[in-house]
Amino acid sequence: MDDLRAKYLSRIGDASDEAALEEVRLAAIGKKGEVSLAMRELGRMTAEERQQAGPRLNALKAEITSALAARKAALEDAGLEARLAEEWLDVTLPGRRSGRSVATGSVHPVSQVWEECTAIFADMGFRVAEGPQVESDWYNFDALNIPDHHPARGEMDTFYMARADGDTRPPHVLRTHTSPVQIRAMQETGAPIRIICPGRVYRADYDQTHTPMFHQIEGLALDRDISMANLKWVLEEFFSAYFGKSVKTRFRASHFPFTEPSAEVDIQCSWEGGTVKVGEGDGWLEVLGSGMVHPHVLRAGGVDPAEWQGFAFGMGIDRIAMLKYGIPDLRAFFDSDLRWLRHYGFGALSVPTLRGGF
Ligand code: 2NL
Repeated sequence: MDDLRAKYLSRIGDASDEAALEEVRLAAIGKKGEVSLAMRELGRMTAEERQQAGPRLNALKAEITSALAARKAALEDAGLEARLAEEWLDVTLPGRRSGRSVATGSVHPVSQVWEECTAIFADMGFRVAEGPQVESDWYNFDALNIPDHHPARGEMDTFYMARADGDTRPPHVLRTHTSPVQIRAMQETGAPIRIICPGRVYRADYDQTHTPMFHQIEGLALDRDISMANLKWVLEEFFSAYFGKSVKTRFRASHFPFTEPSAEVDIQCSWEGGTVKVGEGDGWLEVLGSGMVHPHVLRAGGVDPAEWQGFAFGMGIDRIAMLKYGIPDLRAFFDSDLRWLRHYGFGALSVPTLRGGF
């Protein structure tokens, strides 16, 4: 029995795959296996012999059975290890760069121009203020001295938010300009104040030159003695820095509910060959609205018009981006066409600074 034991345990240890192991199992404890045959011999033994041999054979069969199971598990583990070594995948590797181009994003011209404007006005002492894009009609209209019947309030021009059934309060709107941010800033810090408010604004308009969402920068400067002369200097300084050369401006009398007096501002340009060039020629291009802040608007901002006065202006970011970077079609700005973004976009590291020049 010791011989049987030594022989089969060693053959189990030597079996190198499941088929070999199955052969050993059949030879030892299969129906016609050596151990099974030996167990059949028990019937022909004397009672004493059987008492001796029976338990020893049972123990041997049990030992072989568990050795087979252990070897089987070891072979399975080794198989798995081999597969893992063969088929491993490094999920920490960066993705493959496919095709002709390196998949790098770019900074949208609107973002670039937004940052350029911020840098220029910051250099003149303006800080940036931001606020919500969904506004109450008070902040968007009433505070700006825009009367109830004014066409800007109509559904033709303004996106109104839905109200719950039975709620009779005036609905909120998508802000149609960033002026509400300036009202909030006046309420928060009072005068004196010098801020610009770049941001997204919304108007129900869609054609060649209008998109329902666009970008605006408004500016506000209040102090005891700020005049239109300061406004003119700030704007000329801005345009020269922005276009990188001195740009003549022309102020035309105009009307806005929130400023008095009001002026539209044109910049000098040439129109040769169907392309607009800023800062040369004798044509004019309207780019900005401005004026002295109306006393009603100062009061809405909690500022006393007897003590404080100042100017405000508003211009379109998308518009001046088109002018500077020669982008012909406004609607393509928001199509998310990768070819357009690669062509007109900016590198993530070309951060606009006054020192660097834009
Ligand atoms: C335009 C007109 C303008 C303002 C915006 C403003 C803001 C406050 C008070 C007074 Cl809080 N005015 N903003 C003033 C004049 C014109 O924008 O045609 N923009 C393209």
